[in-house]
Amino acid sequence: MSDKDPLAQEFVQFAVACGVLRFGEFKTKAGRMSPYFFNAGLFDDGAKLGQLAGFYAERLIESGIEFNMVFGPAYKGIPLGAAVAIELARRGRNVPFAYNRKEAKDHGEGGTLVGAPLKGRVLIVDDVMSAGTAARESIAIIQAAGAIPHAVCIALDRQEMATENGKDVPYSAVQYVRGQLGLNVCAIAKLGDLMQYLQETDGSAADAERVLAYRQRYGVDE
Ligand code: OMP
Repeated sequence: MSDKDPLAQEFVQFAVACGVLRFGEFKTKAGRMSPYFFNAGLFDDGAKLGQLAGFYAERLIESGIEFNMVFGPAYKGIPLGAAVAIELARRGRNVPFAYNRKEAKDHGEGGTLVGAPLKGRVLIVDDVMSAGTAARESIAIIQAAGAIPHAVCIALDRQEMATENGKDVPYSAVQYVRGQLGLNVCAIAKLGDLMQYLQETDGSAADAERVLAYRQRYGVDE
């Protein structure tokens, strides 16, 4: 087993305590039956959201990734991006922040982008990347505005095969975004950290076994 990542372990414990990370039987967007699910919508009060933003900021600063602004893709990325921008400013890194609407507005200020103009190297903040659909949409929006999609920071990397036209492919969405699209990607925690938590910290043996079986079936090698 690889070395422990203390930030990731702390985050997994936090996500379990918040009920965001659960073990059981869940159907993913790709139609897989997963023994765990990460529902970031359950970071649902100010304290939890603030703590979550602290984990993102910590990981981002540690990664050394340079960026000029933060983009939070609709819907889930909007509060996440906002919270991360606030936390970065609190730590002395005040950067502009923008997000998109899903539907274009035809009155008032119009358009689909809200906040600071998209410029320079943009960091996308999101919860989970599964097939990478949301990441691809954000990349297109950023490019269309003439800015550079530079990096993605997510809370959990499920480290499992992406799907293309309903078929499994031998790489994850994170690997695709990093390798094929050339963006930096960082995650607060990964499936490997979750397994370490189950095996060494606080998990049930049955959950650990189910997650291992899932990883053997759908996991990708790093
Ligand atoms: P992509 O936009 O295809 O990368 O998928 C991201 C989506 O996966 C999220 O918006 C959720 O709907 C979903 N999801 C989770 O949020 N947590 C999980 O643990 C697993 C999934 C999933 O369905 O794969």
